[in-house]
Amino acid sequence: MTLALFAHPLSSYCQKAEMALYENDTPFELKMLDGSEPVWSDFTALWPIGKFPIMTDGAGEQRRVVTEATIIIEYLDVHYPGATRFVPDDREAAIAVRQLDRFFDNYINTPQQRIVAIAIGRDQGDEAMFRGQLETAYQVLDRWMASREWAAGSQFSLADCAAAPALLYADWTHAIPKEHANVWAYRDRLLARPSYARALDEARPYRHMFPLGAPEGRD
Ligand SMILES: N[C@@H](CCC(=O)N[C@@H](CS)C(=O)NCC(=O)O)C(=O)O
Repeated sequence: MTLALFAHPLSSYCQKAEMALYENDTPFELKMLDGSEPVWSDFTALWPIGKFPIMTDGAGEQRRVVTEATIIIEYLDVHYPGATRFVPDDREAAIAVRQLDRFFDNYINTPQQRIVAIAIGRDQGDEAMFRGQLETAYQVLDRWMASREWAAGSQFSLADCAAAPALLYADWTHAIPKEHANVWAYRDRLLARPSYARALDEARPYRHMFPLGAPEGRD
């Protein structure tokens, strides 16, 4: 097997990459980042920045290291294309996909992660501000999704891989208001997508590790 994903099933950014791998049944080896060796030392040597997931392709001197969930998905699209394409070949159409991918990472996943980090004492940031950012992002997304099946239109894409874990955990962290029916319908579609349902199922044994607690019935 040539691809290896260094990841933990509970991690939102790891779920984003896993969703893309599962979309096309792309074979890969999971290098579980649960602190056990030698995987952990291999990971920190490859990527001292310490953020996961990372993906490697090949072995030995030829082993290529791909960092950042978005770039992992871009890499899969180029080197391991399947029935689901994640970024359109058309550069203009690709702008919308990449714009939405940034939206979910920067304005939903980031404030969500920061609220959790504040709760466990790893961040001294302004929790109310991050909750306000999520409120605003939910409003923007609700308007956006009024006319779309998937984030960038009728085609599933990279942006939807970003959206699925971002919306799962954002709701757990700062509940998505019920009146945002378009966001809820989109979140439901994402959670029902077989590729994400698989990633989600693999994370269930670890849910007790989510610092704020996993609410019942919101998955
Ligand atoms: N920009 C990175 C963010 C990845 C990220 O934040 N990963 C989290 C897990 S979901 C992590 O590495 N947490 C460990 C830490 O911050 O020490 C990406 O898009 O892949």
